Formats: sequence, structure tokens, C-alpha cells
Amino acid sequence: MIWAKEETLSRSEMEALQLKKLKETASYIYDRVEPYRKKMDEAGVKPEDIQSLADLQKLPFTYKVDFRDNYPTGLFAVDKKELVRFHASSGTTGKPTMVGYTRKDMENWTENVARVVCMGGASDQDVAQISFGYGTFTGALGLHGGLEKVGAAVIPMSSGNAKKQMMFMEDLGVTLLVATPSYALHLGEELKARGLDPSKDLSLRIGLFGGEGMTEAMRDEMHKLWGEDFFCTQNYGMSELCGPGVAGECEALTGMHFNEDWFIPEIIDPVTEEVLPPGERGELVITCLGKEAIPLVRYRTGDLTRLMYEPCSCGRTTVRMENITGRADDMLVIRGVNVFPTQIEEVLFSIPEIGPHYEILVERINHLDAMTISVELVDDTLLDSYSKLSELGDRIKTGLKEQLGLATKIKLVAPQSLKRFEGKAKRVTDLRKDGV
Ligand code: DLL
Repeated sequence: MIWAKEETLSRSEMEALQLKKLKETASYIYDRVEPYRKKMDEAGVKPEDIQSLADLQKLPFTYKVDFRDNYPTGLFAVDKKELVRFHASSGTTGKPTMVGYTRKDMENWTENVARVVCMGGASDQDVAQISFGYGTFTGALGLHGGLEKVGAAVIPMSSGNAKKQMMFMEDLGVTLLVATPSYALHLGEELKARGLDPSKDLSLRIGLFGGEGMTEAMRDEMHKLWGEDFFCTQNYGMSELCGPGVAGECEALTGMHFNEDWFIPEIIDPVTEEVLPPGERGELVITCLGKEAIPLVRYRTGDLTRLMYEPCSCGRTTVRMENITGRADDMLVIRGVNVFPTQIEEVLFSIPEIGPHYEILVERINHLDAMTISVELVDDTLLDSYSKLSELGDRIKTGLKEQLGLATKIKLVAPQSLKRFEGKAKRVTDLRKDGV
């Protein structure tokens, strides 16, 4: 089901709507947010200079550091009394990125998430278990609002306690699971450990995953664990932009549709900061339209992807983006070779004898970069056979060499021995950063 008429506007109707909102946004930030006024003055651009969508490029970029420099509320355009909610990003060090919402922002956010959950097949027939951690993370309360809006019965489960998660799924006939893809894989293992057959014991039919990337290999793994009929999509968002509700996959599974009447995506070269031609891969930059509390313009997301403008068979006309291949700051440079964890993941997931969990350790040994990848065996009886183990290790190394052009060390470990994550997975430890 398509939730809103804005998802099917013709290109010219969409662009007219975007331009109207962009002009309003340019005036709004200039009048109300001191750091923006300063940046725009420095760039020599006034709100009235925005006369076409191409003029968006005249506006200065906003960076994550702008949030830090203006912590906690220096980028806000409204008084605290107009706010009805705060959220904060899950930063691991230092101060979090603080965001706020007016009542109108909350309505728009909920509406955008409703669109995204409909893209993934949710309806008022669903019983939805939300297994994101509740708290200042935008994922849980964001999906919660959108799912309630479409009429699903929501279980605010939070993450953790896999046994209890299974119990609720069975007892309440849960049809829809919301989680990070890595936690969904972990829950799938619990399902197996309990000897449950998803097609007989559960009513689960939909997965709405997000907060981190889901590669196609990971989606295949979901089918192995949750059954072939399990339909899973991913959706994308970021606390600074609102949280989830920015873009989502539809039933055609050909990329994530943007809610373009609220978010204008651009793709830039992260180094030169130049806007790239349509279809090229680069860093995603987003301008929010019509946001009241934090009206972000040209925000550098750090996420790498490409945009697709061709029509989609689902009937939506909105631009789509391909799976995020990594973050500009996720990229590892190993002996001069650029490596993204998603490239490693693709190889690992294509090998049936190993499970979906892995850890990457990068260190410097005798002044040379070395990468060790620990992977779990599916079947621990392999541990008794040296020849089988070394054949498997060699096969993984060859696959990685072909993909990355780089030699790696492989550590095959017993099933269930690597760390599991309830939220976003942290798979890379780079000891070189500590000067080792
Ligand atoms: O992760 C918002 C969200 C929650 C989106 C739940 C969807 C579902 P942050 O914690 O601010 O917000 O993290 C944002 O997570 O810049 C991406 O790097 C990553 N990310 C989110 N969704 C995806 C996805 C939420 N589908 C950061 N694919 C973003 C790849 C994703 N990366």
C-alpha cells in the first residue's frame, strides 16, 4: 500500500513542491539560526538567491562538527517551550548529538515513518515487536509512532533477553519484527537453539530493519533463519535528520525510496565536495524541508551510496538509493588498499560453513598493516579435522584476496563464541589508531 499521495507525484510536481519548501527553509534558517546566518553571510548567499532547485548548491554544507560546536541546542530554531521531545545519537565518546522536535515535527516524523513501514508491507493487520533499544536512540520511538499510525499493534519490547523476545513472538502471534539486521540474525539463532520452526511455530512475516546496513548476503541469511516467506526490507535515517523515516525499501527491493518532499538528497565527492552527476556513487548529503526545531541544510551524512531516478514498479515516483556501502569514515586503508567492512561481509556470507558473525582486527606488525578476520564455524565438529579447517581457511582467504586484492589472516572459531550485539554491531577494532 502507498501511504501518501506525495510518493507518486510527477517529477515536475515534486520539484515545484521542493522548491517552494526550499525557499521557505532558506529564509527560516537565515532568520532564526545564528550559525546558519553566519555561514550564509560568509558564503555571500541570501535567502532570496534561492530561485531554483539548482540554487541549493549555493547554500553552505552542515557538518557533524556543527552540532558539537553548538552543543546542546545552538542549531535549534525554536525556543525550548515549543519543543515536545529530545533525542540524542548513540555517540560512543564525548557529547552526543542532541536533537529536538516541535509538535509539528513529531507529526511529520510519524507520517514519514508511516510511509516507510507501508513500503515494507506493514498494515493495521500486524502485531509489531520493536526490538530496538528504547531510550534516546530515535529508532525505537520513531518506528513505534509510524507503526501505530498505520494501525499496527505495537509491542515496545526493546532489545535484549532473546528468550523473552521469542516468548512474546510465539504467544502474541507477532507478524512483524523491527530490529537492527545484526540483532535479527542473533534472534534467529535463538529461534534455532529453541528448536522452533518459524513456518509452524511463529506468525512472523515481515522484518523492518535499519539503523545499520543490510547487505543482500545478510538478507539471504535472514531467509535461512526466518524462512523463505519472511519478507524483509531495510530503511534508512539519522538522528540529525529526524531518525528513521528518511528512506525505505518497497516490495520491489530495488533501493530505498526517499521521502523527497521532506528530504532532498544530493551525492557529492567527499573530498572535493563537488556535486556528482546523477547515478554516480559518493557521499549522501541531505537537506531537510519544513523542519521546525532543527532545519538542517546540506547535511554531510558521511554515508556512501548512489541515487537511482528510474521509475519503480511499485508505483512510487520518488528517487531511490542503493544500499549504503559504508561510511566515508568506516573505510580502512590497509597497506594503501581501501577496504570497506561490507566488502568483507559479502565474501564471508557466501561461504556456507561459516556463520553471519565476524570480527575484524587491524594492527601494525613490524611496520606493516595486518588484518585478521575471526569467523564462526556453523558446525563445531569441523574443529576436529585439521585438513577440513585449513581447506576452509584457504577458501575464505582466496575469496577475500579476489574481492579486496589483499592478503588476510583468518581465525576460525567455535560456534557462538564471538560477541553478539543488541543494537548496532561494532565489528572493527583498529589498533593502529593507538599507534601500535
Ligand atoms: O540509526 C536512525 C534509524 C533508526 C534509521 C532505525 C533506521 C532505523 P543514528 O543512530 O543517528 O540514526 O545513526 C545514523 O546509521 O548515518 C548510517 O551510517 C547508519 N544507518 C542507518 N540506517 C541505515 C541503513 C539511526 N539502512 C547512521 N543502511 C547513518 C546503512 C544505516 N546504514
